[in-house]
Amino acid sequence: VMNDKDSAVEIVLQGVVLCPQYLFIDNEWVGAVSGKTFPTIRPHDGKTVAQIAEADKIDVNRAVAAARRAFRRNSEWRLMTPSARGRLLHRFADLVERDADYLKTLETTDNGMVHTMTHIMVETAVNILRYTGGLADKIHGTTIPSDFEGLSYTLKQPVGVCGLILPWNAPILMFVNKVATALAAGCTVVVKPAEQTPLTALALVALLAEAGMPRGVVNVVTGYGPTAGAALTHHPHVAKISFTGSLEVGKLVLQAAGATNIKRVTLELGGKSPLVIFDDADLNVALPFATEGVFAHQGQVCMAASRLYVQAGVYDEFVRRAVEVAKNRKVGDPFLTETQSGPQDEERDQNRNLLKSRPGSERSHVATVIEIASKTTRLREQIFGPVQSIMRFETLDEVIDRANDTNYGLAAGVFTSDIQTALQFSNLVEAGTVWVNNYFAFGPHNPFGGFKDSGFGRENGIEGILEYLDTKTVNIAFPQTI
Ligand code: TXE
Repeated sequence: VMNDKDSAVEIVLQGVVLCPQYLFIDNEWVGAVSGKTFPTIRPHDGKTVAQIAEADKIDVNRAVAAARRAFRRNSEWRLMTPSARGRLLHRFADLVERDADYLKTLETTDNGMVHTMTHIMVETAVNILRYTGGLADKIHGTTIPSDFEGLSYTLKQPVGVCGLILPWNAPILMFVNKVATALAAGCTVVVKPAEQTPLTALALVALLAEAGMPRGVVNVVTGYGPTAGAALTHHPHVAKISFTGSLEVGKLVLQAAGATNIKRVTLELGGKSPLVIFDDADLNVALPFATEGVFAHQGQVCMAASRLYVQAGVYDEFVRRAVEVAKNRKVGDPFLTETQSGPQDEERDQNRNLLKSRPGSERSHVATVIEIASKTTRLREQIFGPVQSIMRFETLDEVIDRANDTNYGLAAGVFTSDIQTALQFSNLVEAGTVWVNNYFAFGPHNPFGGFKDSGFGRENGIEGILEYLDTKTVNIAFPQTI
């Protein structure tokens, strides 16, 4: 699907040529005003795949203006019924299914995600589109009995133009998740993909146009965070930002929102999620979940089980088996079906020195198990790599305190055969999602988001769409004729 041509790479999608050196604004491919481009590389071998348009403030302004026009009253988009918006998302889902192989290949190329995992990503993306498409015409306000002599009711109305800022670790899923929810709510959007992984966003927006999306509803501006990203977060006509990325940049997003037009903000800022294995757990079940929980996608998963607490009675056996699993993990070319861990995508990761490269494949890192002896060690930093930290604990009380001893609160897991232990842990752990006797179970119906520094706001489920809606109260006086 890719062919080198005068150093620019064209991406051919079902006969349509996508030129990644363009932005997508108002349903048209346009160059950055400055004419600047930047390379996107293939993490597996470090080769440049394509030159990408580098948007700056002026391009973001054009994109926001297009999204704003698309949101004007009586525009084609505003006149579309909620069920028609739902049908658009279903058509989009059909096209993602049609081009699944192409999208998976693009994801492995740009991100390094192992090809077998891209299958789960595309399948989940389609499920999200079908769920969200179905939700588009089922969101409504309420009628309210009140002391006021009249009719009191609420309307749920789209907040307006939304800026969607994406991370590099799950590009297809993040694009689909945020875009579908915003569109189901009736908003228009400007998407800023991560600079490391812009390709699938460009492919997906082309499919949205093919599905019949009116002009300007979804615009994609590729570029860097401090320029294109910051221009979005500071833009006075952007009503809401949905951001997934680092804690550090999440704080900047909040500051920009407060310093400008009080944007609505939702933030998903990763985690340092605890997974707790009690003596009474079935180790044959717990072990694969615990290892996949931290080694899947090379640990580059927001909800990775990066702190593993194992109860004293099974600790030694668990560590022995975990080391075996890590040693046998197949690391290498992400396109090969036997590969379990591909290359790390993110070059700027401060924690890279913790990881050992596999000879001959310097971007793929060996799965690593660390035993941590000290009870007081507080693990703070998100490593975002294949590092499993295992700690011993004695009691439920103790492990709840230790699990909560972090500024993050995205997810947690517990393996036990005792329902009381599972319930107590689930009630008391500070996390937005808790998994009992599994890890990573994830679906479009489940609200997903963080406690504490992992952010706020929820994606998916009914709660997800409410983040893109404002509530309006209407009070109509009854005529005083009776
Ligand atoms: O994140 P950034 P990076 C964590 C993970 C990783 C670390 C750094 O630990 O190692 O963050 O990753 C855009 N205004 N997570 O540097 O910089 C940027 O262009 C507006 C966890 O990739 O936060 C990109 O589109 N936008 C996380 C997006 O923000 C800005 C997933 C995320 O990039 C900006 C990713 C600015 N000033 C990283 N600066 C998760 N939730 O799991 C950057 N961006």
